[in-house]
Amino acid sequence: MIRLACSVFVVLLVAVMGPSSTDALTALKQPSGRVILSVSGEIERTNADDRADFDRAMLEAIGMVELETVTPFTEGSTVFRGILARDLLRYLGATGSQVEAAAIDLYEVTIPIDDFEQFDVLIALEADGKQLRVRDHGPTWIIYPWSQHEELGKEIYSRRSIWQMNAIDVR
Ligand SMILES: Nc1nc2c(c(=O)[nH]1)N[C@H]1C(S)=C(S)[C@@H](COP(=O)(O)O)O[C@H]1N2
Ligand SMILES: [Mo]
Repeated sequence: MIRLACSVFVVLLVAVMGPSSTDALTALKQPSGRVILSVSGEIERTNADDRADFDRAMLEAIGMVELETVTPFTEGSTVFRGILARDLLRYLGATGSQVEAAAIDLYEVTIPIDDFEQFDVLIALEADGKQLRVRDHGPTWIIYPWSQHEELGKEIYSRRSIWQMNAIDVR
């Protein structure tokens, strides 16, 4: 009887709270295209064993923004499009203080999540209107707003600007 009452209570609670308040706990949909980025670690939402796999469309759905900036690696100014790193982490209910980002070439770098709050750091998917392929630093590339903040000229930010990124582990 008590168990029944508990079940009824939980059902009622879910019904009353509705889908919006449970959004953060709902599972992500499965990717239908090629997986270009996997996020693991301290996240609330997953669609695979302890990780969130994203195809391009799923990343784009988080909200594409534009950032025009110079970079230490390119000539002149480039118009990048992608999602804000902080938006991805918020979308997944991430709780850590840093991310370990990894690339196809096995390069790895630790980035404090504070960078993403302080600056509009982009997980770039496009440059000058074209999708980033692996041969042009894709599928994803961490881009800092160098043109907007002089202090980003420090070498540490070049090191954190990982290209060919395909995995993020939240710690
Ligand atoms: N995928 C990937 N991203 C990377 C690197 C790398 O080797 N692989 N090198 C990093 C480092 S240490 C720096 S300083 C900058 C610039 O590298 P570059 O001097 O080889 O252009 O890119 C960063 N991003
Ligand atoms: Mo470097």
